Amino acid sequence: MKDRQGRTDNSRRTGRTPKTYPRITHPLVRDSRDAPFRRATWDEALDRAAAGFRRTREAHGPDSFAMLSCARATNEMNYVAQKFTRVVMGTNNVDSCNRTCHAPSVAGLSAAFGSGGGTSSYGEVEDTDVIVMWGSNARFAHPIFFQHVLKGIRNGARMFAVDPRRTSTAEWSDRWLGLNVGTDIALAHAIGREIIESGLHNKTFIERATSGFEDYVKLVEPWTLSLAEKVTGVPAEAIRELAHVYATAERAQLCWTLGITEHHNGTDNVRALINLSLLTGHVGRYGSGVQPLRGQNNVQGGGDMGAIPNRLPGFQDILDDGHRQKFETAWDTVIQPSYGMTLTQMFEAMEEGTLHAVYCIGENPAQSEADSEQALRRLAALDHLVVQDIFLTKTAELADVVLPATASWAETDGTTTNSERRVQRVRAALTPPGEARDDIDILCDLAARFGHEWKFADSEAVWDELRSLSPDHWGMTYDRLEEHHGLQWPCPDDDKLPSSYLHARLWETDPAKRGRRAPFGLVEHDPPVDLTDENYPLRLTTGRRLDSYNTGVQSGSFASPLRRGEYIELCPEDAVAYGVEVGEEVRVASRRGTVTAPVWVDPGLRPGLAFMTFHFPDEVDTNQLTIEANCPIAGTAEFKASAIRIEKVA
Ligand SMILES: Nc1nc2c(c(=O)[nH]1)N[C@H]1C(S)=C(S)[C@@H](COP(=O)(O)OP(=O)(O)OC[C@H]3O[C@@H](n4cnc5c(=O)[nH]c(N)nc54)[C@H](O)[C@@H]3O)O[C@H]1N2
Ligand SMILES: Nc1nc2c(c(=O)[nH]1)N[C@H]1C(S)=C(S)[C@@H](COP(=O)(O)OP(=O)(O)OC[C@H]3O[C@@H](n4cnc5c(=O)[nH]c(N)nc54)[C@H](O)[C@@H]3O)O[C@H]1N2
Ligand SMILES: [Mo]
Repeated sequence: MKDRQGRTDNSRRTGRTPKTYPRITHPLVRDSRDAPFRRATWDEALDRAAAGFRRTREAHGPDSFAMLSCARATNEMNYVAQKFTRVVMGTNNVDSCNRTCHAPSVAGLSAAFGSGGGTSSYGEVEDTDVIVMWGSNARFAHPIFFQHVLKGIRNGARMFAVDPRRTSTAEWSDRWLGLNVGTDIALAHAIGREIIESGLHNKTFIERATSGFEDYVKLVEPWTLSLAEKVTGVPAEAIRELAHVYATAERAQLCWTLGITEHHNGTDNVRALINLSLLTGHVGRYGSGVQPLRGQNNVQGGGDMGAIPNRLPGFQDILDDGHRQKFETAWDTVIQPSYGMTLTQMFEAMEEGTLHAVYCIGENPAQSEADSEQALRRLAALDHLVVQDIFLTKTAELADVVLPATASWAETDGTTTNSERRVQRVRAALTPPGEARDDIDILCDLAARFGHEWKFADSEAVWDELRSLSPDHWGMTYDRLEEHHGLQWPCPDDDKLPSSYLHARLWETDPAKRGRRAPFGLVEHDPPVDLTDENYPLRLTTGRRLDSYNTGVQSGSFASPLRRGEYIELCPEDAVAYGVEVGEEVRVASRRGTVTAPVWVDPGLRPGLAFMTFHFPDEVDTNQLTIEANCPIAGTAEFKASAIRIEKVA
C-alpha cells in the first residue's frame, strides 16, 4: 500500500526470529504446580477444571472466582460465558480486554449520551466534510474503516490527524497536529475556547440539548491558543485552523482510539472530545458524529452480551431491579445486585489474595497487562487457573488446566458486532484441529458438571435466547441478518430497518421527545503519571503496526517475511544525540523494568519521544516498562505514557 505522497512501506526486520505458537490440539493438565503438562482426556480436564472452581468457591465464596471472556470470539460465546459466570458461579466478576482499551470510551459516551456506542456508521465517513482522526492510527489498526476514510477524502472531506507521531494515517491528512503525549485535554479545551471566542458554537443546539455550558465556558477560559501551544507543542495557527474548520463544517466526524483512552485519565480525555461535538452540534445527525473505533473484532459485542461486570446482556444495568428480575426469571437464578470486578480490580484482588480462581478464555493478560512482570507474578499465585485458547500462550503456560478451543472467525458459527454496532454472521469454514472443541460446547459441558443442563442446539438457539432478553437486539433474527448483510443495534423491531446513527432525539424541537440532556464534561488537563526527569528523560509511547496483532500470539503463527521484530523507534536527532544506529541493541529502562531492543530511526517521531509495539513480548517484553496507572473511572492503564532512558549495551 502507498501513502498519499506515493511512498511505499518499508518492510524492515530485526535479526531476531519471532516466536511462533503451537496450536493446542488436546487438553493439558498438570498434577502439581511445578509438574510439566501432560495430555488428558476431555473428561479428565473438565472434571479438574470444575473441581478447582468448586473447591475455591466452597472455601472463599462466589466472588473468589473471575472470568475473562474473549473479545475475538462470537457474541454467542460471550453470552454463554457471562451466563456461566452469573448463573453457575454466582458472581458478576466477568470482564475482557475492553478494560485495556475502550472502557473509557464506553464510560465517557454513557455519561454524555446514556449509551456507550459510537454514534455514526462507517458509510457516513464517506459522506462528510471533515474527518478528525484523534489518537488513532487507523491506516494500520483499522484498515477497513480507513478505506471509508479514503473514500471520504476522495469525495472532498478534509482530514486532520492528532497524534504525537506523524503516523501512516497522518501522512494522508491535510494537517497533522503533533501534540505532546498526554496533552489532549489542553488541546481540546483550546479548540473549544477558540470556537466560542469566534462565536462559531451552535447556540440553538447547546440551549436545547446540552447542560453545563456556562461552566464549560469558564473551564476553557484559561486555554488561550498561546498557552495551549506551550503545553501541547502544537502551533497556535494549527489549533485555530482545526477549531474553525470543525465548527463551520456542515458535517463532521470525530474519531478516536487508544491515543485518547490509554491514559490514567482516559475517560476525562473522551469527555473533552465529546464536548467539542456538543459545542458544535456535530452529533445525532447523518454524517456528523463521534466514533471510538473499537479494538478486537468483537470487543463491542462482548460488552453488549454482558461480558462486563456492570451490565447484563443488552447493556442493561445490573443495579436496575427490573432488569435483574427479568434475567433471574429467565435463568432461574439469583443475580447479585452489585457490580462485579473489572479486569483491573481482578489483578488488585489477586495481589490482596481475595481472588482465587480465574477462567481465562481467549485473553493473554500475562503479556498484555501493563507492568507485565507484576501481572505474571499475580497470575502464577492463583489457586486455580483454567485457560481456554487456541494457542499455548504465556498465560496458558501458567495454567492448571488448558482447554483447546476453536478459532472464532474460521471454525465456528455465530455473530460478531463491529464498531458501528453492526451485527454480522460468521460461519465455520474449517474443521478444528485435533480434539479442539467449540467454546460454547466446552462452557456447557462445564455448566453440566454443576447441574446446569443448557440445551443450545446451535448458535442460533443462543442468539434467540439473547434476543428475547435484549430489546435492542430483538429485531435481528439470523434470517434478517442474512438478508440485510448485518444490522445495527438498536434494532427493536423485526419489521423495520434501524437508523445508521444514534441520538437523533437531541435534535427534536419537542422537549418531551428530546429526553435527557447531554452534559458537558468538566474535566481538567492532567499530565501523565510517570514523569520524565534526568534519570528517565525520554517519553515512551506504545502501540501497533500493520503487520502484527496484539501480543503476537495469532500473527506469530504465520512465518511472514513482512513481519519484523521489535524495535525501539527514535527520531533521527535523538539517534545522533545518543550515538546509536539502526539495528544496534540498546538497554531500555523504566522505573519498573529493563529490556533490550534494537534501534529503528523514524522521522515521524519528535525529539524526546520513543515508540515500541507489544507485538513480540517473547523477544522484547515491552510491558515490563509500562506503568499500571489506571483511569479511576474505567480502569484502563496508561500504556501510552512511560518515562524511560536508553543506554548503549556495549
Ligand atoms: N494491525 C493491527 N491492527 C489492530 C491491532 C493490532 O495489534 N494490529 N489491535 C486492535 C486493537 S485491540 C485495538 S484496541 C486497536 C487500536 O488502534 P489504535 O488506537 O489506532 O492503535 P495504537 O497504535 O495503539 O494507538 C494509536 C495512536 O495513538 C497515538 N498516541 C500515543 N499517545 C498519544 C496521546 O497522548 N495523544 C494522542 N492524541 N495520541 C497518542 C500513537 O502514536 C498511535 O499512533 O487496533 C486494533 N487493530
Ligand atoms: N504496551 C501496550 N500494551 C497493551 C496495549 C498497548 O497499546 N500497549 N493495548 C491493550 C489492548 S487495546 C488490548 S485489546 C490488549 C490485548 O490483550 P489480549 O486480549 O490479552 O491479547 P491478544 O494477543 O489479543 O490475545 C487474544 C487471545 O485470544 C485467543 N483467541 C482468539 N480467538 C479465540 C477463540 O475463538 N476462542 C478462544 N478461546 N481463544 C481465542 C488468541 O489465541 C490469543 O491468545 O492488550 C493491551 N496491552
Ligand atoms: Mo484493544
